Amino acid sequence: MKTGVPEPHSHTAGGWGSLKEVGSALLQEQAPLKSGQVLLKQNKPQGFACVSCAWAKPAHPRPFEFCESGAKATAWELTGKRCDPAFFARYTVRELLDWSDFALEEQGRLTTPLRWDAASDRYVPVDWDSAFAEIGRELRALAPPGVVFYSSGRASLETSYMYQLLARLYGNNNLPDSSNMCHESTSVALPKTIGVPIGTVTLEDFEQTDCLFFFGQNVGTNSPRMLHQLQEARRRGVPIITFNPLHEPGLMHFVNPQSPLEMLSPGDTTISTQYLQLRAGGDIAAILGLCKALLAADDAALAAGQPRVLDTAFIDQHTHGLAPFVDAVRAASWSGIERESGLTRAALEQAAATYAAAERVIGVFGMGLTQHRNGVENIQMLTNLLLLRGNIGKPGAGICPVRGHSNVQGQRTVGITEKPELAPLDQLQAQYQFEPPRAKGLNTVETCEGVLDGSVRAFIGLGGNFVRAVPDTDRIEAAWSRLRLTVQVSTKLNRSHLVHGEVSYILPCLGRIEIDRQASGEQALSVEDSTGCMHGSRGMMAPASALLRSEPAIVAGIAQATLAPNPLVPWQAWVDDYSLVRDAIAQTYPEIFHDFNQRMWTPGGFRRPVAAAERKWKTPSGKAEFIVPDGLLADPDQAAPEGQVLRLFTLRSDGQFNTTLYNEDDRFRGISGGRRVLLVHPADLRRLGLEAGQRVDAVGVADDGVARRVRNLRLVAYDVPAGCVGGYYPECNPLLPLAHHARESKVPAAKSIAIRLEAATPGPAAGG
Ligand SMILES: Nc1nc2c(c(=O)[nH]1)N[C@H]1C(S)=C(S)[C@@H](COP(=O)(O)OP(=O)(O)OC[C@H]3O[C@@H](n4cnc5c(=O)[nH]c(N)nc54)[C@H](O)[C@@H]3O)O[C@H]1N2
Ligand SMILES: Nc1nc2c(c(=O)[nH]1)N[C@H]1C(S)=C(S)[C@@H](COP(=O)(O)OP(=O)(O)OC[C@H]3O[C@@H](n4cnc5c(=O)[nH]c(N)nc54)[C@H](O)[C@@H]3O)O[C@H]1N2
Ligand SMILES: [Mo]
Repeated sequence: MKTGVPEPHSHTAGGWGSLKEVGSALLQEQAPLKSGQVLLKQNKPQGFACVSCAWAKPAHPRPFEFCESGAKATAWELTGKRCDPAFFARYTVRELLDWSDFALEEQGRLTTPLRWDAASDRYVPVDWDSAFAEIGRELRALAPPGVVFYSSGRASLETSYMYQLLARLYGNNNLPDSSNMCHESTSVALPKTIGVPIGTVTLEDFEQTDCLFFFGQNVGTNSPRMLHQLQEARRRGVPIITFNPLHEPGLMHFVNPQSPLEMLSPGDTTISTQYLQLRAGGDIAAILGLCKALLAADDAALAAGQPRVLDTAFIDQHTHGLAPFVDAVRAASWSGIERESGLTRAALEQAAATYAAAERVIGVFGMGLTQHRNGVENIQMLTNLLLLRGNIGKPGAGICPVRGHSNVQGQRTVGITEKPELAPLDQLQAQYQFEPPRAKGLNTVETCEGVLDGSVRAFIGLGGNFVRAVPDTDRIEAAWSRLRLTVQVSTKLNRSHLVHGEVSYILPCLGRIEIDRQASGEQALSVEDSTGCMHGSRGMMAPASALLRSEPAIVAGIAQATLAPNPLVPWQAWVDDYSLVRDAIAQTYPEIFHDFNQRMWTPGGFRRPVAAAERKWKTPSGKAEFIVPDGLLADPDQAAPEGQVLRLFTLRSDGQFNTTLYNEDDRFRGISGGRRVLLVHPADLRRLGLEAGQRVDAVGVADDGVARRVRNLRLVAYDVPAGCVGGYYPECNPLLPLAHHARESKVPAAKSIAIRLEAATPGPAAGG
């Protein structure tokens, strides 16, 4: 590494460090001894689906089919610690508002339903029946357009189906999802280009691929089980080309902690064969550069009478819109491409040559593409690149969005969506004999707008930590207490419980790893992974408290207390036996879920049909579409970083799962001493007259009359591209303007926030 920047203290993901971390995570949580054994059932046929990420679960799993992140998530859920009524008797809500996110969740699992008591400013225990009764009364008194049913992407297919039905029977499509902050850009981009909202590849494609292009996804931390596929590909000599503003250790090297031989030998696997450290937001320019180099090579081949570089047979038969796209690529200048991407022409030409030499290429991506003003265009550019050589719908090739939450993709599949055109409303109408609402519902950004302008009156949260995860967190928190009703279905205490409405409930639920016993016996649940495969999941551990209810039971409880009875919607029978919910899902979505109960234990999962994977294009033209980008800029409304203005991209560390912090260190990136830091290039520090170690405030520069400031951040000199600054999510979320979101999908543009640095003003300690 250049410029005297500190080296991250480990360049290797996995390895002994991982094993040690798994052990200490279980210890830190004082998890019951059996949790160690339960890990052996993680992501196995007949076992349980990991509660961490959504990566595919193989039909022939390894002895340990879990990773460090997954083991930490398991330990987090199975913790021996309890956040019980005695805890809530000790502290007022006002007092708890000063606690850190880490300290709140560190209290352990919630054990009993709680209602906020205004007189004492405390959460007090309440019985389930009276909780449901009051929530039902409140919901019946409110007008449906003002009530929001949010879900975080963890809840099962069964729960999610019941939840969307609850919202629609109640009278709205207000079903925002964590996906609105995540891969919604994918769900908007891909239908227009290839006619499906999800990725096209499976694990078998990874076995057959001969090249991987990797954009803005931090595999070592966020989907580490995928490292096995990458390592196997590397063993076969498959090149991996990575585009990322940071040299992420997990994308550099990997030691397999499950391979004793490898642990003992110094030879670890190099993951990325070419690493392009592009500027945050430089992806459109970079991919355009790749396409430009490909076109040049194709021109040369044509002139020399050699085989074409473009897959013209595929393009002719399967695509539409090549000509205007080629014009746009030819019109783009190399100087513009170099400036916006931060990469050299030579580096891009080298990557393009690798691409052209491969017959089967997979394009992998994550939040580095989706969380931008041009989030949708970014993904369409990657699709353009793949289409040029027919890399969609053949073995070993395709597009691979790596989803976040373990069932976030599945929630969309069973109807959690604010977009009425994406829900099978006619089918629901016929199946349940009611008039489903047809008006568009609120997504996450629109929910926040409604909270700010007072039109949203009630918020039901099926998991998640909404007020911490959204943009403009300071503004949203300030407006949140004006809500009439807030209900959070949760496993652990978080800030979204403390910033509450006039009537507020915390409803504690079973986690997926816990045994769920109902009238007909022990129940199973199911989830969809990133590759469109559905898996059954069985709880294995005793529940954290006898008072917990399952998520399906809580959704049914709210529904029964709120809605007029409908004999066609048998809430109680569904809770008694979840296989009946699966029958209902199969009836609503026969193409995907026929024989659901029989197929859910298929090793490796059963896959939903993905038309594009068979080169069937469900687009208006019946072909895959090339889409012309709107220019090279990361943000059409915001100049490139210049002068005092820096471009902040927000990050996750290996010590967190979203707003859940397992610890404060970023072990892989070698950053310790707290998360209130900014990673800045040494040249920018010098240029701005600042020094590493110094404290500053980060200040938003959006020109909308709102003051945005995060105080007292410690500067760390780091190998980031000049002009770009790394900072942590959720600590930096007050800097992210609500209106700064992907243009078509409304995913908050958390990877390009314009900020300035100012002298520190008193605020939270830099470590805290
Ligand atoms: N352990 C753990 N696992 C998780 C999560 C977690 O918090 N912890 N969260 C889960 C969830 S909900 C999700 S959505 C996923 C998120 O997983 P990812 O998709 O990996 O998301 P991030 O960690 O936000 O950032 C991804 C990478 O994008 C890079 N990047 C930033 N800006 C740009 C850019 O402009 N261009 C490019 N090419 N790269 C850029 C960053 O350096 C980083 O390496 O992980 C899931 N899994
Ligand atoms: N600046 C910035 N902001 C971001 C992002 C970013 O990269 N940068 N990433 C965005 C992304 S990709 C996402 S997905 C969102 C995440 O937003 P959310 O999904 O809303 O947040 P989480 O932090 O995953 O939610 C954690 C809480 O979920 C609850 N929980 C855990 N397990 C269960 C369970 O089994 N059932 C129930 N009912 N509750 C449970 C616990 O109480 C825990 O406190 O944040 C987004 N916000
Ligand atoms: Mo996510």
